Amino acid sequence: MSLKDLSKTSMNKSKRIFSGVQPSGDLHIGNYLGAIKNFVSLQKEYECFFCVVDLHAITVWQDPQQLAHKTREVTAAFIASGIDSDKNVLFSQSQVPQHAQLAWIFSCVARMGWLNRMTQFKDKAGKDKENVSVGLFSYPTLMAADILVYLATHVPVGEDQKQHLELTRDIAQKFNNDFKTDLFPVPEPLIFGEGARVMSLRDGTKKMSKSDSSDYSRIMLNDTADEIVQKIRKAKTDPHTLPANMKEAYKRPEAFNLLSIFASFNNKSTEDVVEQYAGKEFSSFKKDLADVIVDKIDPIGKEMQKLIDDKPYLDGIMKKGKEKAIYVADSVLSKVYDVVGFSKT
Ligand code: AQP
Repeated sequence: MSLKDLSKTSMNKSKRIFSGVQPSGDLHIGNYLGAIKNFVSLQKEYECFFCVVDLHAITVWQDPQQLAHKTREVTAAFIASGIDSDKNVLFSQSQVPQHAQLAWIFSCVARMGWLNRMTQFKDKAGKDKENVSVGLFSYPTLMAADILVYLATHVPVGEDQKQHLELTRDIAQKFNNDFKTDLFPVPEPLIFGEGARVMSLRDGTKKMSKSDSSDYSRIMLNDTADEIVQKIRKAKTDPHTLPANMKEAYKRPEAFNLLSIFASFNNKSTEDVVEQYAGKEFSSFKKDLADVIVDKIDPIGKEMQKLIDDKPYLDGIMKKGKEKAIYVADSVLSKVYDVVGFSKT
């Protein structure tokens, strides 16, 4: 997609997607199945802005020596997974200042009561509410700006992000009402079935996460084939054979999680996989599961490494993406400034 193509669509309400991934650690199969794999199919139908959201990442401490490297790693993961860097806009959030500028305006539109209801803040802050960053609390207003600064109409979201997208919709509507404009679309969620919530390999009730202290809780995109096999072998299960039906599967979180992961990698429904393995031993199922993960993830990990080693190539892609993103974001922000009444002198 060239700048010329973008200029045609930047202000119309065509089907446009924004989504982001934080460079807050090594990407895992939860990020892949819940987000990146879906991005690959969405690029056929939508104009897509895929962003490495480093401003979001610093809501919790990030090592400055590592952050730029992690940002490049996420970009490499997008491309290695099959996202076309010519057709889509791939860039890093901090390099497009319009996100932060619009976020400030939105923090004056959003209400304290709305943000107080965000369950992810409560989960992440835990008992330490007084000591977490202000950014962690206001994170959803930045997310709203990420989406709306491109007038995105659709947002692929995992279960965990549904509430934040609701808030984005509320902000778009309140802005439009307050300023008597129809500038912002009210973006629709795109929710995917299998893989929408991949759980920890150590605890089937906890989300698989980059920041979990145990490496054995997740499979990373840069794990070797041997590491993947080891992690699946050690994944927590229960003492029974595999569930006989879905009703039983729902009651056994670790078994359900592994069956869902298998389903997602094979583009099947969990129900079909439960039926396929009903009453079988975990040992043989785990072997099949490790095989399919290695088959899909190992080539991605190797391609990521090749891209990371080719710094000029990867940096060139990010630079091109940044220029395209700024081109659109700047035209939208300029309209917002007019609507809000900011003086341009
Ligand atoms: N376990 C998961 N299952 C399904 N989808 C997931 N996503 C993350 N974890 C899972 C989806 O991946 C996208 C990018 O996530 P993110 O990097 O923005 O942040 P996150 O959701 O906070 O991911 P982590 O791994 O849990 O990071 P930390 O530990 O840093 O907070 C999103 O679309 C998300 O839904």
